[in-house]
Amino acid sequence: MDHEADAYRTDLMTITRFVLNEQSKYPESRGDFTILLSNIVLGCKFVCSAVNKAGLAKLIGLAGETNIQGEEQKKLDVLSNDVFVKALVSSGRTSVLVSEEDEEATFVESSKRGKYCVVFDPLDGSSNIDCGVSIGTIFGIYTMNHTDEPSTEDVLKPGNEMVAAGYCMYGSSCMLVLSTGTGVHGFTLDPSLGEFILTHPDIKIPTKGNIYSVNEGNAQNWDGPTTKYVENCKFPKDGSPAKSLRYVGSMVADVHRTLLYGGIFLYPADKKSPNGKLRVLYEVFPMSFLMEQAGGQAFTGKQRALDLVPEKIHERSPIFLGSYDDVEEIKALYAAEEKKN
Ligand code: FDP
Repeated sequence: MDHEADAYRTDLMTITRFVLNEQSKYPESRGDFTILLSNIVLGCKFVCSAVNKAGLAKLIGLAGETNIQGEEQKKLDVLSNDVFVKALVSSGRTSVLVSEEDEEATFVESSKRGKYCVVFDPLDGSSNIDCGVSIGTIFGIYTMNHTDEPSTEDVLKPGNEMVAAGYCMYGSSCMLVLSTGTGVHGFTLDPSLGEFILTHPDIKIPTKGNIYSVNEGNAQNWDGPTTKYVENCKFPKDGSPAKSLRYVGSMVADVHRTLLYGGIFLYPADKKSPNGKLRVLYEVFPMSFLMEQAGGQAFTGKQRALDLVPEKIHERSPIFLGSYDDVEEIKALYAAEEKKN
């Protein structure tokens, strides 16, 4: 009998138990983070269940469409946003929320305020919803360092000030990947228990990978370093094998694969979108935080991504993230370009 495997099956490390263990290292901690996280987990479980039955429950389609009974249907991303906002406000642990779905930040009423600010994309990769491809929720968490009225200044802070970040991927299994600044840990939802169980402790990204992930349809508008980098992936000059291209077009899925298999994910600037497409607060920062915690790097084309100081809550930035050595290569190409100018 394999006792070790048996122990693994019977001694379940749920995400709550994991975070409580982490918290016990800080005697002054009052459990606020655990409460906040359990509300995020609740949102993820809700979205997971909604995504699984989206086709059946007719949750796909455009917001504002009416169903067969003439009732207005909520699009899955609008529904997910409502659930997250309500779960986060009711946690009593948040003061400012920034969601991809809402133009303005949400300031929590004073009686329900807490010390955290959460930036999130409730359902990222929404163009993939209707065809059943993996999508996800991305979140980043800051702490308020004052007790004055909350403002957007509380979230317009560099990513290196985040205290935690993560994503939940709704794919062939539902997986939540989290970092509280002490490595990256992956939890898989056991649907029969309704619990996220630690299945991928201390994820480390390979130092170098053999996959690149980018929307090559934009290639005609790329700048010199990006064009050269992708050219090198396909036609390496040092005799190494060409890299494989994988692009789902759903950031959570593409970043998740990059984290586990290694390689690079890039959404660069191009002539049409000089700031790229992805949003700093709830796409670039959380994923960059996770990459660095896993031993990789994240670069904007100009600087370390986590050092960027956003000026607007829905600001965009180019991003290159993944295996340490792969990002090092693109950094060298940008450095060489800068020297020329
Ligand atoms: P989507 O437009 O489907 O919501 O920022 C959102 C995002 O998806 C990311 O998840 C994804 O990486 C990227 O956009 C895909 O953009 P392209 O279609 O331009 O490649």
